[in-house]
Amino acid sequence: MTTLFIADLHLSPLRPDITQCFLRFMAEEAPNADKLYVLGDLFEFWIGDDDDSPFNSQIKRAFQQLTQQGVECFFIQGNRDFLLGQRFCKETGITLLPDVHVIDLYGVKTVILHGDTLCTRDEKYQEFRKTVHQPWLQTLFHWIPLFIRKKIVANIQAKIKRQKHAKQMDIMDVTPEEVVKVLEINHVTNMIHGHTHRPNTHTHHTSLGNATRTVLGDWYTQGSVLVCTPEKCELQQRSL
Ligand code: LP5
Ligand code: MN
Repeated sequence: MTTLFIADLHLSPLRPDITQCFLRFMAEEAPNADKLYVLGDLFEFWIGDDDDSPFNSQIKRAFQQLTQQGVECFFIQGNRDFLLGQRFCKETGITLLPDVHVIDLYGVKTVILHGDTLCTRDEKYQEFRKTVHQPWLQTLFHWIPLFIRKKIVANIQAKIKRQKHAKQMDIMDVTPEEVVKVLEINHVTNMIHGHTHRPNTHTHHTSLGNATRTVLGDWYTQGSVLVCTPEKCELQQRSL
């Protein structure tokens, strides 16, 4: 019995090494698991489910093949693929989960999320997030032709990249008080998230007792997988 968690792959045609590592993982490793959870930022940027590029179709096929083999796949949107929606899920057989979700991980109630919402000291990002999550803006964006959407995203990305470099590193990590709040609201003592690209396991003190927070790694220089069995959870790496 195995449950796998991955996040922050940032898949794009510009990084065929990451794509190959992911496709290998999907074809050789994931079929042996019972469940696969993708906790956001699977893609470098997802501009809408109507983008049927050959690259996207290849990734969708990998999920289709996995779900057809009986592996349950779940997806939580990240800050880069918050526009991934029901059409993608229907085409691949995966289940879209809400931003914050509680699962039963072999008897341990566990809250799973992308992790960006935990970084409350990054006020500029939180403001930006609120803006791009407005349903009316997302609907409007979907009406724009794909090639213009791509240009808009490239422009905003370039602007944001300059801003991000000037940010302090610590405000881009989670706010410990926010972590405790989310654990307590959900009545759990186990949390799994990605986003910060700082793979590690942390302990937090909550009113429910000591809690464990596991941070998934990104896939920039290696594949990064959290492998959970009824006995234990282990952060593992795969070569690109
Ligand atoms: O992912 P990572 O780690 O690199 O950085 C994130 C935060 N950055 C982002 C930006 C996305 O990566 C790219 C977004 C492209 C935008 C396309 C929008 C299309 C419109 C859709 C409309 C429905 O998420 C980064 C965090 C970091 O994580 C750590 O937590 O710091 O946040 C930023 O850098 C954001 C800036 O601080 C704020 C930028 C404001 C720019 C205003 C642009 C206006 C956009 C209006 C949309 C129409
Ligand atoms: Mn992210």
